[in-house]
Amino acid sequence: MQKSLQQTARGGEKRTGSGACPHMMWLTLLYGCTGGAALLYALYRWVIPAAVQYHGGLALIWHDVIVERMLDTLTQSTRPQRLLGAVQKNATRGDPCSVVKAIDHFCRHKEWAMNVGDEKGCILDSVVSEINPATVLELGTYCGYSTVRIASRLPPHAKLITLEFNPDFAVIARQVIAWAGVEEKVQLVEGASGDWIPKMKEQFGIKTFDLVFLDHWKDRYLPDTKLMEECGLLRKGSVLLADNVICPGTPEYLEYVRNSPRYESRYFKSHLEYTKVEDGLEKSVFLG
Ligand code: 72W
Ligand code: MG
Repeated sequence: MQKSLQQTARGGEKRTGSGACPHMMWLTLLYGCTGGAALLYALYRWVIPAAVQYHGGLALIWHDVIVERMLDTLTQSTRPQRLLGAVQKNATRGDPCSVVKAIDHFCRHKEWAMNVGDEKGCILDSVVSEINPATVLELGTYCGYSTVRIASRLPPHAKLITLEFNPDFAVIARQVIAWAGVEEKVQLVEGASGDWIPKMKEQFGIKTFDLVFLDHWKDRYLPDTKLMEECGLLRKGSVLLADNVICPGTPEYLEYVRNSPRYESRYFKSHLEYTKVEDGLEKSVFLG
């Protein structure tokens, strides 16, 4: 009896204790939630992106799986659509340089995406300027970032054919290319490279390509290179420029161009787009 009375008394005390200052309780809850949200945001916006900068595999999981899926669900849009939105908002129509800048800013500060990027992009630019090609083939358009970079450095009357087999990406790329004002020089062809390469001569009146930029699925680099050779699309002096030879990597292709007597090959060391992970471009001159 004594015990139960004590218990009731204590219980009553507790109730009075919290009831005396309800504001305190809500404030504590509010601070807790705000602090938690701020911590999660800092992790999402700065800590994790900074940590995965140095690791290709972690970068892949973070940017390409977790963040992309989360933003797709939250915004009911796709990454290429958001990238196009950034171009339309921040780039000047008809100014390819501003389009490239807007995409790089978006990918560095908002959402990573697999464009060749600003660092490797400078190497790409200098190869294009050095070759001064009349005919260029790009494998894997994605959102049209490298397409714009290449097209804006082509001499008058030069032609760039870019292949993309994902119709959703092709829709975006066409708008990015048009926004940059380089659509006159670019022919975006929808379909798989393996289907189009054998038809290049008859369908597009191509004799040979002066430059081929490979940036599609990494395991397609080697079979498509052999296909271009078979189809007579390479002449003595044609240049193959391959992205991502280190990360994600194209070991069979590298082995082939570096050891084949038909190529003179050189590696340009750089970094995976928008990160500090090593990657680079391989420039291979076809010797005939
Ligand atoms: C495809 C990649 C693919 C897409 C683009 C990079 C026509 C990275 C990477 C990368 C299109 C084709 C794909 C064929 N179009 N496409 C095609 N095969 O090309 C990944 C990283 C970095 N025919 O996977 O629709 N590129 C490109 C990602 C590195 O538009 O290029 O620069 C990391 C995450 C690290 F953590 C594939 C032949 C069937
Ligand atoms: Mg690439």
